[in-house]
Amino acid sequence: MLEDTSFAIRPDQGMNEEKNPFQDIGNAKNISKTENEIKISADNGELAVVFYRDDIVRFVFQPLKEVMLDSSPAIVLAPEKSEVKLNDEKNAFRLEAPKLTVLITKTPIRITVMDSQRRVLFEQKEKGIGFKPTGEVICHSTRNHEDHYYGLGEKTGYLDKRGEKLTMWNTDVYAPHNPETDALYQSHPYFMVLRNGAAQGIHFDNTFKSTFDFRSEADVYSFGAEGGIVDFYVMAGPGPKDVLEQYTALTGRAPIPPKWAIGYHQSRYSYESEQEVRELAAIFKEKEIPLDAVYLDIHYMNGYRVFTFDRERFPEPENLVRDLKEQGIRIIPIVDPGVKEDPEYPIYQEGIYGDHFCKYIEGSLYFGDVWPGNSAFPDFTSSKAREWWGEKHKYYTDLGIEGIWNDMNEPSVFNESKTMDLKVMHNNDGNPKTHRELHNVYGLLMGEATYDGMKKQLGGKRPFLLTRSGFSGVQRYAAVWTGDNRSFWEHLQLSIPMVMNLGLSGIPFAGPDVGGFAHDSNGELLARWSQVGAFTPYFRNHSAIGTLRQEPWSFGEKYEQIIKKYIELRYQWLPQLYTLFAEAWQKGLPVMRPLMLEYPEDENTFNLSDQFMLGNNIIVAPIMQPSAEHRAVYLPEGEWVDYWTDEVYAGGNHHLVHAPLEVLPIFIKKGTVIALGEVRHSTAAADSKRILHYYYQPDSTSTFKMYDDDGTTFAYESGEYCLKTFEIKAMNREISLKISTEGRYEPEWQEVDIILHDAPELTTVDVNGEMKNVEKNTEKTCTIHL
Ligand code: MIG
Repeated sequence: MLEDTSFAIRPDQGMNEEKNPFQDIGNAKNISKTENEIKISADNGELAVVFYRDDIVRFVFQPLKEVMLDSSPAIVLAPEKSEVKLNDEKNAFRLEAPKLTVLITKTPIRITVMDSQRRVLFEQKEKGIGFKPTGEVICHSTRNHEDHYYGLGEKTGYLDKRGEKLTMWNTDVYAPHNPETDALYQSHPYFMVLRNGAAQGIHFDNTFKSTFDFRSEADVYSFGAEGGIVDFYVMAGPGPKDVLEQYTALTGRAPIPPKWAIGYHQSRYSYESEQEVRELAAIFKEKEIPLDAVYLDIHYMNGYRVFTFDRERFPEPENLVRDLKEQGIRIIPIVDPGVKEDPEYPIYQEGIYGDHFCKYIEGSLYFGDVWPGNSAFPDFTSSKAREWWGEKHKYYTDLGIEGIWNDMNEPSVFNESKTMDLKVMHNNDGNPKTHRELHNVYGLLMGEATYDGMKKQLGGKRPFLLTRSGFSGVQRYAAVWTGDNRSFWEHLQLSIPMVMNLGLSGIPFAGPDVGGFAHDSNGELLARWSQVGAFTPYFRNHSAIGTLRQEPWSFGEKYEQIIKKYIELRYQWLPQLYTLFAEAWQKGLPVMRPLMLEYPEDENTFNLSDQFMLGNNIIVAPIMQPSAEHRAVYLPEGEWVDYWTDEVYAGGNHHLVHAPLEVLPIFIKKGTVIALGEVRHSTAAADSKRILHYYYQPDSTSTFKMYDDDGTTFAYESGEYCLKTFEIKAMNREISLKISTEGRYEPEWQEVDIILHDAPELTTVDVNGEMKNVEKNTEKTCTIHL
């Protein structure tokens, strides 16, 4: 047996290169094969190749030992049967699966992965896989000068990560959204490579602190980690959307959110009393500004003890929750992981008696200083502890609460290292591992505990969970907000590529604190940010203690009117957004998309970081500079129509557009449809109408889908939904429409209007073979009532 040296020396012991040399995997010695799994023993360890699907292959290299095929909690896919042929050639092993070919040279071992078109997805030449005596592991791949890199979760900087070196280590950095900030709250050791219009994905399934190096000088990129093994999946694409389908098959998809979770949310650190929350709701009502949720930050608790209310400030939380829900407003309390060390506090008692808290290997508890003071931390790597924590949420669900906000779950601790002692030994269901190894999955597992617990208690209703920390797969449980940004224009700008890359990392439900968290916001910034917020998947205004108030009316009438208009617009656009959330659930595609996802061959889109798409036919190009009323907008091929004015723009061009403070530039692609509804004060209000806008394009056929369901239960998973498909044929002087419906859900809305934009003068339109009258509205639009 090979000797295990991986724990002998730690990377933090500062070994130099000479004493800690890089060791290559070495030469192949033996090969063995079962159905879809190949194992090759090498000079310095063992390599396994496992075909998960025809288009997903996994490589696992274990230095100095035999391979164990464990996975991180990111992975939900089990290997499906895939036919693999093994050819033992003179210099290499060739593995042929229906959509992938893997070539592994023997002396030394170097891996090449190709798709069925012989397109190279991954390739090693000089440098391959290796490790260091200190336990670090690394994997190289050749890079092409055409490569662009996306994904990698929550990172600052521009959209394309080419030229960057990025670290995955969940960290609470206060007000951190600066280009030089690397490690943030979430870790997604996954990226997509775009090369000549085609794409492939790599997921590095290692939970240790990991690094991705795309700095462009050499012809190689690499990913590696401080410990563990080299374990990565290659996803074949060939389109960027295919990669997302593959990646979310591997790590899971986001469930469709409850409708109320995609309305407008108002938060503040903190609304400190029941009275204050009621008054807040009353102002929204009086001003007729739509609202679906109010957040309770840490001051609602009794001495920051989770699962309690401060009974002086919140004497009757049950009544508060009920009364607000009657107005269509949900209450979302914050829940941090730290449990106050207090022998008279039942949660602490239960945690101790039930053995649910994190401990050192010798058996003593770990304590860290957080909001409640000295605190113990649930060990979410233990399924028993997760179950317990989940059950505790009955405290909230019994009060009528349906949404929870998880913060500080990196976990963040008020000490120099900002987190738990890395020597803490997590239980990990009988496979103990240090915090150094499992730090990055702490938030993900807290999310699992919380979501699963709430789901059981809500009697079939969809829970809503918001999380700050996470790891690949967090989309299965939670929406993600990007943490403590600041009320800076630069942070508004940075939020766009950040949320787009979260979307390219499988997380469709994300958004920043609108208006900015730290520092004082101002009317112009809040107005522009609310315009963007209306179109980001998650829309919450949140601000820090001690900063200027930031509710929509905080900066005077002029700004209030603009902010209100865009919150109303959000509600009008909910049917369109909801259809996109359903697509995210089905295919893993993001709601908010970079243009490169739709136009991967158009190099103008590769690093376009200040405009975004909703789905495949809408471009939003916000103004994100103070005192600016103009900006350049790039519109890709096709023709694009200004949402506000119906002006037509030629694609494949940059345009200078005029957008005074009350205007957010929005463009719809000609020949397509958007589905809107009416302004409502909350998603709880009646939803009686759909208004479809068709942007006429002569001599074209287009198909458009609109999704709906009850918005509250999981019945959609078993066919209780309504998917309407519209097929539109536009001839020169005729339009015909075929509408078909799939699914068993009978929607609340019965009335459907179709507004034709820029269509020729028609008196009738053929709808499913019946001639319907057309009513002229303006120069540019007319309406059909279905
Ligand atoms: O140490 O709960 O990112 O949204 O308002 C700060 C107070 C703790 C950080 C979160 C922020 C929240 C704040 N929290």
